[in-house]
Amino acid sequence: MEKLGKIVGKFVSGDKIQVSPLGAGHINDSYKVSVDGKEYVLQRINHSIFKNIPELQNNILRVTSHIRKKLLKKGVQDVERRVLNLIAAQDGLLYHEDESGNYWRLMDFIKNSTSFDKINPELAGKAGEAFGEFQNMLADLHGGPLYETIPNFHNMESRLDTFWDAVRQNRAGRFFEVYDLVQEIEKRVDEMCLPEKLHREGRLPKRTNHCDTKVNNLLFNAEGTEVLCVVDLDTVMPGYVLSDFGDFIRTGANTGAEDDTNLDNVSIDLRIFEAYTNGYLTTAKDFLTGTEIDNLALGAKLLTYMQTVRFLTDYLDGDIYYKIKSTKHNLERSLAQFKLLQSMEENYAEMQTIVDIAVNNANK
Ligand code: GN1
Ligand code: MG
Repeated sequence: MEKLGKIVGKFVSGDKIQVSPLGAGHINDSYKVSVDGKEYVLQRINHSIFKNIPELQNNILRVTSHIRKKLLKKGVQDVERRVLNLIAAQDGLLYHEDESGNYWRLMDFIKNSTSFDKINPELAGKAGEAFGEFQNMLADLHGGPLYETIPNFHNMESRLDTFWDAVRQNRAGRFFEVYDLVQEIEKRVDEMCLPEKLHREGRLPKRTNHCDTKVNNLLFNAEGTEVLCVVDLDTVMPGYVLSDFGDFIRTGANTGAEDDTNLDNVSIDLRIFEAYTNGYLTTAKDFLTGTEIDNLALGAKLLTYMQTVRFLTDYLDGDIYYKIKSTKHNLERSLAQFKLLQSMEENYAEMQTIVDIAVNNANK
């Protein structure tokens, strides 16, 4: 791999370049960079997962330019902290390919910000407003649908096809260890594939979605009181709003950690669920259809189920997709997600009532 300083030099020049690791994503590698005092984020884009880097970067450019224009038009203060800003390489491309075939990009660093793996109900309400507003701002994106950076990314049918293949192949010899969990996954197949069916019947639309609305993909101000900016835009592409809603609940409304080994810690926090739902509907209610609203709570279960399946697939395959910290990490993640799913199942009637009440409140 080329020296990091040299890679930074492909984008910006300066005398004093400092680079240090940043963040804890499961996919890309991120670094904080300072060039003569100006700060940036450098990322190595995971090229085995994102196959078409020019299209990926073009998506991000389209999305960020569109949002920036809207913010400027609205007269929003501090626009450079409200939307990511890609820096083109000196050759004009939005990425740099190094001698070893790694792909890199540079963005401005958003100053005085913080992110959370766990938040309180008040912030969850603001997070809901922010993701609703994000979808809302992108509703009139021109130039046609975005490129699908990972085909069938949140398509449960396709995720299950891959999963059953991993079960059959049993590449890492781990199938017997996870047999019970495989059966639990099988029991829920029909329910979890419902959105794909609704889409085929023309009843559930695709919109421009973020597709990775993890709570830590929102930047808050330094005091941790206001949302500044939505980040991690690699997967912004067409999808169902229930996915974006559900992925936030999966990560933001879990009383435990995504990979908690103490399953007693893991459950759905209904106060966060309620606050997020209220916030989201405030900014999203005008463009959502009845079917979309009716399936929001299902989205929370679905994305938790999907993540149970995806982590288990990777465990069966011998850990080839997600970065792991220990041999059983993917299994631990999968079990923790399944526990969260069970907690949502126990509280499902209540979750649906919360959505109904939030719709009424938003319409007042
Ligand atoms: C990955 O990049 P990161 O860590 O925010 C993954 C998401 C998963 C998530 C699970 C491209 O997101 O889809 O939900 O891990 N991104 C990709 O925590 O697969
Ligand atoms: Mg991320």
